[in-house]
Amino acid sequence: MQLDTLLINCGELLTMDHETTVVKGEQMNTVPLIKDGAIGWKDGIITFIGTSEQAKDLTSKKVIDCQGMLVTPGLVDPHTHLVFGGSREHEIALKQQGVPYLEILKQGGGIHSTVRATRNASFEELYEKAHFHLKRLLSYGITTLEAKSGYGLDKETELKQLHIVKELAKNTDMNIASTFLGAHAIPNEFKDYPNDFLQDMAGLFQEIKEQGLAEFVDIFCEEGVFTIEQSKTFLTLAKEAGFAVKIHADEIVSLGGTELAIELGAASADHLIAASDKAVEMFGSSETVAVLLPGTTFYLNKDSYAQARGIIDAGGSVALATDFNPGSSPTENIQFIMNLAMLKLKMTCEEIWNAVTVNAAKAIHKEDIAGKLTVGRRADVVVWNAPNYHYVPYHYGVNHIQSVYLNGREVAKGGAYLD
Ligand code: IZC
Ligand code: ZN
Repeated sequence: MQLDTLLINCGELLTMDHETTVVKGEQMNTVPLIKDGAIGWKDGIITFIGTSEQAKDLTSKKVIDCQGMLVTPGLVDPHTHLVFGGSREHEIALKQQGVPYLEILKQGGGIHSTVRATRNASFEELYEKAHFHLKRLLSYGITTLEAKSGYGLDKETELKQLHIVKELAKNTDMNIASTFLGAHAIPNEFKDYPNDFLQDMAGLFQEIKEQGLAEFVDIFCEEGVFTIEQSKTFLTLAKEAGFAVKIHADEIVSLGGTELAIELGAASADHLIAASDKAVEMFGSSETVAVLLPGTTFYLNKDSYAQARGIIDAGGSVALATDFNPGSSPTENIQFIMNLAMLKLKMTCEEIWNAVTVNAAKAIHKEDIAGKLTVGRRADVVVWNAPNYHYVPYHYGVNHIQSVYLNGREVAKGGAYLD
């Protein structure tokens, strides 16, 4: 059988082909790899993985000599707010004066500012903008991601956002998991009636389910936003409606959202900067993935980062994400997040690679199709302009992408998207 593409002389071929679908605790410190590896595919499906020596007799339309470069699965970004109108650079001065994130929100800025822009934008405008950001995420090596709604905060606009994600999933080869985040903030018109607002949002569950618009429901459990009690009620209804759940937990104030996520058996608990020591320990005996977003701590200019070490040492599983959004983490650069994880979360390079592949896939229920390279899976493959896997978390601030293959097709080269 003749292959379409064969990559040879991959200095390190990170297959990430662990025996388990998620890696926890000490297991996070191992990365399955083949030295001097080769990988080939036909019709977008991987048909060969082995050493360059074993690939000697294969024939392929295209043979690419990777000259010792690192090759990995396409990365998985399990937390993005992909679809939104406008941007928030007008809040820079407030930020620099030290006005806290939650205070800007309270004054009607922050998420509310993005809600106004999103409500005012047409479907086409939002689609084009999201598509632009999607291509940029891809140019950094991400081939699978999660996308949240949450900038509508009314029925019509929330559905508009979810329909855009569905269209993007249909029109591109990227694997996209969709999350309904109608409970992202209390809109001004419901300022004194948060429970009524949540009831309205829960009123959308059935339609979202029937139309296949989202697999997950998420809530921003935070001081001045939604309480533990409200989060529990809302997510319990979501589970009853057949959704898997996630929580924006303990991002700024320690409310106990992390414990709640674990108690509810959430797919993931995200942020965890202010998670309690008890919550950190609980990950050891939980299936809930801790999705850490160090770009947010960095961009909110905070000193303390989530306790990645504590969670891993307790036996938990950690994933990393960009949290791409216009307020607290305006970046598509997952590679910078990997640098931050090395520096600020004190994660080992092995833990970091597991966190952006297998564990990230698990956090968005894509573990059967993303995060590892095996024969029979889709060829979502990244060639890195790097000699080994330690190099990417080490050399910061640039895009190390040599090539991104999506479904077997080269879609980014030299760090740029190929139109
Ligand atoms: O737009 O500020 N934390 N939601 C919760 C965000 C950050 C996104 C934003
Ligand atoms: Zn978020």
